[in-house]
Amino acid sequence: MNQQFLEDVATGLGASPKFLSSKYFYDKKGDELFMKIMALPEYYLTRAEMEIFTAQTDRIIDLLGVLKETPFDLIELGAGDGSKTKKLLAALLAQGYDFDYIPVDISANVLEHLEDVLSRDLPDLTIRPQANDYFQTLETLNQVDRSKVVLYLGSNLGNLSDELAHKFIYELGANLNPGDKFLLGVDRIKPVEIVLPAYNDSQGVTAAFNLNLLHRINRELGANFNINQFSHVAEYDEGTGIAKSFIKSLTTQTVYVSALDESFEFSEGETIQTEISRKYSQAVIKSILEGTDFKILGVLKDEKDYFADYILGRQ
Ligand code: AVI
Repeated sequence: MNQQFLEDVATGLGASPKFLSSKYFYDKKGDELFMKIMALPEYYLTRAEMEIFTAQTDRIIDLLGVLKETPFDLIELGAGDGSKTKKLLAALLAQGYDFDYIPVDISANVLEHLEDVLSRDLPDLTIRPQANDYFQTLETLNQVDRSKVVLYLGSNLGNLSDELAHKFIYELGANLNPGDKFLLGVDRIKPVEIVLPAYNDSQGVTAAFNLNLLHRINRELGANFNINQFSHVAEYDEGTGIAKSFIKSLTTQTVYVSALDESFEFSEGETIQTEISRKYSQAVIKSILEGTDFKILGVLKDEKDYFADYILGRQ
């Protein structure tokens, strides 16, 4: 049993208002549903970032300032399916750069799949997957004196509060050396008509992704959530740029979690907040970077101005 999961469920369901961390979305079923989300017509994020990686690959390489005669590590945090990164990897290989690709993900499953795909499609690539915590991996890598480029794509940063995002980037800086680079992909603030459908798609895949968290609690912690008595709710505030997801109780009900030997009461309409998906302006990014070791070297955007990839330099 995952002790941390148990404790977090006890804390989150016992709180008022109730909350659960979006990091628990990603079990095997959750990984599959997220892959489906990325292919949805409404989920513009992946396509927009893919456009940047396809149309502006040489500009990315240029801004990263990597040199053909200096070997480096290309470290991707939260590797995913690697489809965007593949564009960059292929260009770096074709242009004769000397680098190792180190995808880091907590899910060994995801990494195995990625390694299969990349060793088939890019046989010349040296790939060293790490199924580990991001910062533990960076600490180990930093013991070897080698230049580094860190990728954190897909607006994964947006699932953190601004305070945690700042802490994350600060800590990243502490694990890198002057001259290292950080490529950060973030979703941009835009109208509600575009953002909201991305988090409440017409096929109900995002709803299934959100509600899978209750299935997971049932499976792993022996709870008796009746999933039909809950629904998915998404909201987005264009003013702040923050999208939130909730699970709403459709009735007054009690749920028992056997691993905790505890019951939790829900009133009709009560919600559990399960995710924030922050969208960014340049001003928000600047304020998050303030006091960290990074400075902005360049920003790449897609044609519609939906998404931005920041190239940051460790000073
Ligand atoms: C992983 N992360 C950046 C996604 C997002 O857009 O916040 C997760 C997601 N949640 C609902 N749809 C996709």
